[in-house]
Amino acid sequence: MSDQKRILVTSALPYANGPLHLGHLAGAYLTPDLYVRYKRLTGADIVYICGSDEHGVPITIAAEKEGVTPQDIVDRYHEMNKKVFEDFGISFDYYGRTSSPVHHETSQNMFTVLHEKGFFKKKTEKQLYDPKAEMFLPDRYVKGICPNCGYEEAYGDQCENCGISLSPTELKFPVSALTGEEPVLKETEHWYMPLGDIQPKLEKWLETREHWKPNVMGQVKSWLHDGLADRAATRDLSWGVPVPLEEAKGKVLYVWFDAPIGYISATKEWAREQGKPDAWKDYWQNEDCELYHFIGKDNIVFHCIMFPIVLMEHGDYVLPKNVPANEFLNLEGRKLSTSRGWAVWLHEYLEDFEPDLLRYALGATLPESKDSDFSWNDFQARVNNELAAILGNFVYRSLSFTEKFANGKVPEFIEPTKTDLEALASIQIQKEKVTAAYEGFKFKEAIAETMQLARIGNKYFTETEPWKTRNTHPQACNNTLYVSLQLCAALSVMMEPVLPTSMKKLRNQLGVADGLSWNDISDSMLSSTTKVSAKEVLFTKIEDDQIQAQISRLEERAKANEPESPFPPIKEDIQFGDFAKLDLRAGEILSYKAVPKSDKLLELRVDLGLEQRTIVSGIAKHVDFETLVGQKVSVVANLAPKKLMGIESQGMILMAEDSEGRLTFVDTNSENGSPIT
Ligand code: B3M
Ligand code: ZN
Repeated sequence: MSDQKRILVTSALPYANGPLHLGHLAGAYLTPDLYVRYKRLTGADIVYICGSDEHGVPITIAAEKEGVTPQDIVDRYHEMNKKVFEDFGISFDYYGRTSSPVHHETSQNMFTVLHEKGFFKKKTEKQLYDPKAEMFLPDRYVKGICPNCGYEEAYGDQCENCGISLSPTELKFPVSALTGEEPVLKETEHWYMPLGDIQPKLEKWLETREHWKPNVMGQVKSWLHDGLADRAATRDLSWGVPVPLEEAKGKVLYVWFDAPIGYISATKEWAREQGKPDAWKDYWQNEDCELYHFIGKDNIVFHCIMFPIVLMEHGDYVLPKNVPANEFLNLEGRKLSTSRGWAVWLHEYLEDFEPDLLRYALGATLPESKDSDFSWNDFQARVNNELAAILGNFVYRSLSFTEKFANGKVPEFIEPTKTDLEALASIQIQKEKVTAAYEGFKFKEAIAETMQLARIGNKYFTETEPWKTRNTHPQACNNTLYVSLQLCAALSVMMEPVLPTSMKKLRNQLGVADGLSWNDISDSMLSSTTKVSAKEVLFTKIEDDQIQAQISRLEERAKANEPESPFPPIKEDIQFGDFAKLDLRAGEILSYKAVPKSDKLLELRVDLGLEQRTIVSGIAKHVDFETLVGQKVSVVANLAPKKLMGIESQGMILMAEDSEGRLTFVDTNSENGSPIT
């Protein structure tokens, strides 16, 4: 072990309400895994924690949709997500779940301690209630229009379009996600976290944070600028951690109160599994421990404001040193959307490709400081032009050449040229750059600078032309192989965080032991006479049709998930004779009167060329009265007269009805009386 500080890394706990997709991986899992793997190589005392978020409305809504219990949902997706993380090599030390007894106890204890310290404010307030479902509608049980950006599918807790956090009563035109009913207001009691009161203390603490990403600090500052509001820590729901108070029977903890505590519970479970039940305290209750939360940008407020306040007010816990949140990943230029079928599911990806390929391609386009885009064509290009053509090719050339022309042994390095020495020196240079990038949470840069070493090697191999020097100057050829193999060995450790499976294969071919450290990366990792062999090609190129298949699948899904047409289907066919019976005419509105006791109907006088008619029409809410007189219209002239509100209507004015139910005139420029045929 080294003398470095203890480090605790967490990844956002994904809701166990569905499978994981590319956006998850890019947001909160790949970067911490790169970091943790790198840190482990440096010998750091580091623990990496994650788990399933199994409470909250996302879970119960998923259960209601499928007609199963919330427990069924979380059991299914906890297992599925845990496995997919393993398959992708996301190397958690422990993957917990918030339905576990340890978690219930830990989060209840946190609530109790805060309650005893007088932290919560109890308030009676009116909240949205669905009379049909007979329940309150917290969080995602309500949908409506975002008051901030106008997005129509905003949830009661957050708008996923602009990221603003909301309370259900702030939504415009709220509807119940359960029944589609308009909710009513009903009184209820809740325990609120007085975030506003703690704001000055939080701000002081934030001032001591160094090297936070501008996108993260920017969002935090804007929250603080608006002033923090009280936020309820309890909910009227049946699924969740029961509030540990007699007077709060039937209420549960707010999912965003209990979920981050899941990091602590999972660390406790990890410690028990290690046979050192108190070891969690060495991290959570140790001032010298560095805590890092890796999350996506929609979770910033909870990890940079709410949870730190909870930890701060409790008093016994370490606060995060940094929260390196990522922005969003788009897919093929469009916003990812699971409901619209615009997503790449990780378990499906694994049916077609190796995990390392995605780790690399996604790592190279991470949304570190702004939103970024994943496209299948870029994926193919990264694999073919970088992994296969540069790294794979360099390794394969070096190994197979050594096998064929140097008896599979690392040759002696004698009288090297300047070119040889420069290539060899690039190991140290690149190592320093990669180290600095990892330490600064610049993962894209870390990956690019690691690949740069392979680029240098590949170029060096080509330039020194060992296929020629083999005959003309055998020692020069040997030197090329020696340098190339040392570069390969350095890469086999340096690239390990990104490509764990492939680098293990590479180390195997080079005869390099597993378990080497970052410190061991040097220009002399292989001694002369080490046996090497080119057993297998590390990366094969991806064909165009493989990529096309992925794009087609995505497009087909998106099509299948397109919202149904807002217009009624086309009616049954009629014969021409049926149509010919209609007498449609061009006309013009001469005057109008309101129909008493009706807010819809207008009594119109219409000029039909040959004669004038009185027509009663239900268009009052749709017309512009300033331009109504003189409006050209199309009229069904031979519709049998009918009395409406005591007035005889002699025909009908045609209107087009759009998807929102708005009516507009079917205008014609023809003279009044012209038949429409
Ligand atoms: N379950 C929210 C999300 O998936 C969430 C994170 C909890 S982290 C404590 O966006
Ligand atoms: Zn919005």
